[in-house]
Amino acid sequence: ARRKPLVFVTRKLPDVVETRMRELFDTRLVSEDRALTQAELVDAVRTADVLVPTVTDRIDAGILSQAGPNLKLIANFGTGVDNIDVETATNRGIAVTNTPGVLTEDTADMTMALILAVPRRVAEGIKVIEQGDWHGWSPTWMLGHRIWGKRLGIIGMGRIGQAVARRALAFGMSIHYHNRRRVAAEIEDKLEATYWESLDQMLARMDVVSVHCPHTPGTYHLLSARRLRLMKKDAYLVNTARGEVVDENTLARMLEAGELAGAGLDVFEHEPAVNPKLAKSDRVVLLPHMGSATIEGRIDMGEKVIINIKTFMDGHRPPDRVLPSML
Ligand code: 8YV
Repeated sequence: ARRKPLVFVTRKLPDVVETRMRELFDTRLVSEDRALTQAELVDAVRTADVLVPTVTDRIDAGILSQAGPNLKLIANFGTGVDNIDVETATNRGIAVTNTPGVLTEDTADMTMALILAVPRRVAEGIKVIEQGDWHGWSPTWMLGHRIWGKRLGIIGMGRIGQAVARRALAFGMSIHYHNRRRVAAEIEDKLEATYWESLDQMLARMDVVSVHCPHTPGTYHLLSARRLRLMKKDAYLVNTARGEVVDENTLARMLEAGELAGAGLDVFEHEPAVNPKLAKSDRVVLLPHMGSATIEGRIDMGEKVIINIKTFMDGHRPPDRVLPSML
């Protein structure tokens, strides 16, 4: 009989996922919930047939150059693959897969939570109660801004962008988007979405801007200082995609200076570090990368990883193969 593939999982996954993996593969699991050290990661790629990394593992050219001859698949536990040098892996004959689709709705929900929480000052309200600062209702106190009737600009109209558009439409926002390619007319019609070929022009007219594109070399600081300054002074920025897409330092300075109304951020440029200017701002709602953090989502992600490994090991094309040309 063929030997079972040696699968190295870098982080603790939900028990049901780990159990299933153990049944199917010669699975090496970690006992402590922390990111692997560089040395541990090198050890893993030297011996494993399959590596299952997460967002906290940088699988760069340096690590890949130390991969053993058995390493044939990197089955990322996550949709974003910016933690992996896909081109180098592919050139070395190592396939890469991800987990798209199963975290779309959860991430869109969290995005909506931020789109609601920031203009309606939810975090400030919570703080008032917690600190015992509520001394009575007033008609002019704690006023936020309505999102109904406002313009939402979505950057990146993929699965998550569209799921956010569906929700925001139901909340009475008008949907605008910028994407490398215009989406199909049926989708635009259903979402009542307006396409902006020019990101610059869209940014200047939106009340809320939400980021849903992947982080690639092409989208690094897509929201550069110049572009952030195109936004209206009373606009809000939401990011549940990747911190690197936004020039975080400029964003923090603009919020401090009142050049932007607020921001809802689930992702940061240097996670888990949070820019101190952002951390102390009361114009923001900040979350620790929780967009896809549901128990159901994590189990679904695990199942996707398992299907990708199984299909690949059976000699077929895994359903979620990522190629450099797709980035
Ligand atoms: C996870 C994510 O938190 O899938 C992604 O791209 O950002 C999240 O689902 C994490 O990346 C899993 O590795």
